[in-house]
Amino acid sequence: MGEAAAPAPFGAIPSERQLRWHQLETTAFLHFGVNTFTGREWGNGDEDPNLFQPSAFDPDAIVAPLADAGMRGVILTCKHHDGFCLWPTATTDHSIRKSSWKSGQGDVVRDIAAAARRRGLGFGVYLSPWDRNNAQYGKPGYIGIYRQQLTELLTNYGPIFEVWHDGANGGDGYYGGANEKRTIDKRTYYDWPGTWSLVRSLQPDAVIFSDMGPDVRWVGNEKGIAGDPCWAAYDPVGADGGPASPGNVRDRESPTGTRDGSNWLPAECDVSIRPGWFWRDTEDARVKTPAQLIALYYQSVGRGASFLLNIPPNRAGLLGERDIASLKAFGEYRRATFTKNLAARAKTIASNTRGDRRMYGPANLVDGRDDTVWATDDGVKTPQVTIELAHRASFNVIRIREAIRFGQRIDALAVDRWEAKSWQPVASATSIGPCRLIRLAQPVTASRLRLRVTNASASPILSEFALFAEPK
Ligand code: FUL
Repeated sequence: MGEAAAPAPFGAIPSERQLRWHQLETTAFLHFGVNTFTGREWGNGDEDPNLFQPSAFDPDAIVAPLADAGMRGVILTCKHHDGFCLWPTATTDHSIRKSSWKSGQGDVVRDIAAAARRRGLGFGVYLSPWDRNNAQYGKPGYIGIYRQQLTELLTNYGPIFEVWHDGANGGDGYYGGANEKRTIDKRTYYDWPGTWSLVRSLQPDAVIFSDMGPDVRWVGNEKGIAGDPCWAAYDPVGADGGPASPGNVRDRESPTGTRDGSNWLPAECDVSIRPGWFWRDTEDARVKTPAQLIALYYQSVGRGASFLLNIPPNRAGLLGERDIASLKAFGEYRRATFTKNLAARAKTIASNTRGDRRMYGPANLVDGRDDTVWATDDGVKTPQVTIELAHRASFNVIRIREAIRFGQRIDALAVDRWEAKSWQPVASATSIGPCRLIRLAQPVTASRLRLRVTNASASPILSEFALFAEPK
């Protein structure tokens, strides 16, 4: 007799807020500010607020193409390194309030947050810790200013799904006219635990992103590509081998994570649709193609990470035509590919089912629900399941999901097809986690498949096995 009791979680497990965040999978980044008008990537902090003059700013026109592309959240650079605030903050004069745009009455944070909500997208905030404008930067007084800015953003703009803390700290800046280099000790200056607890108290459902979490980790590159494998657990170490802090991690370990790590800290893959993070007309011809976006989707979401794609608004305060065209084709590809699961309601036979109970049976892999699982008895780590399709089908994408609330248990698996009276290998993969997408080089035709867990640290618990065919 096998176990009828619910399986025990294995290793690090996600929090409720992380579980909600995992469901988003693809989100958009908006880099927008004075740099949009100067053509710089990192403003010095001495920019005239009047530079900010988006001539035809339309938040709904920005958010609509993001929503159509399947983005489920949008994160705005409310303040980049130049310190210019896109909302009328009480903390500094270096803000939209001092721009003649909309007679100083504009509030881009309010407008993007409202447009996101109208389209059912989450809204997130990027607030650069490094502030090249503020005279207090580098001194103890700045920490209170940074926290007050966060407090305004997390109090006045409704629910926030993610708070993004950038690790970049370059040194030189305007700093209220001092025009000097200010270096800070990344380990101690910001007192990050104090800031994180402020975020928790104001927006308990928001995930906090930085190089080292505490909820979501930077993937370690700005190419949009996760490691393979990519483990959700991660025990960050400082660049010098000592304690880690935002902006100070040994980032060669960030893409893969830590197999037996004690913290659930999934990776987020941030990348721009253009060479730069901010819009520049000279880069209009270098917008990523739909094929490039699709490839990045497989290399981020398909490896269990999230895809945070930056699409920077231009000087009109709109998205560029090429950017919109790429987003549109990316969205159409996703709809055309992932709407029809060719394995839906297939007949499934497992080598083992936990306690022989139907509630843990393999039919749960193909029922279209994410809250039902196929689980095995505790000692059974390398089970297999055969999947008999109702009709012979041609596919080139396989999607497999672990029920991550029980931890990341599988180390490797393989998929075979029954052909010419024998099992023939189709694909294999290492880490699975919330989502593993296997994109085959060529379509494969089959009516019977087999999923084999070949290595696991605990009895596997999977919620989905799905097959899709990309449009030709
Ligand atoms: C980096 C910043 O320095 C870039 O300007 C950009 O905001 C990127 C997302 O993070 O660290």
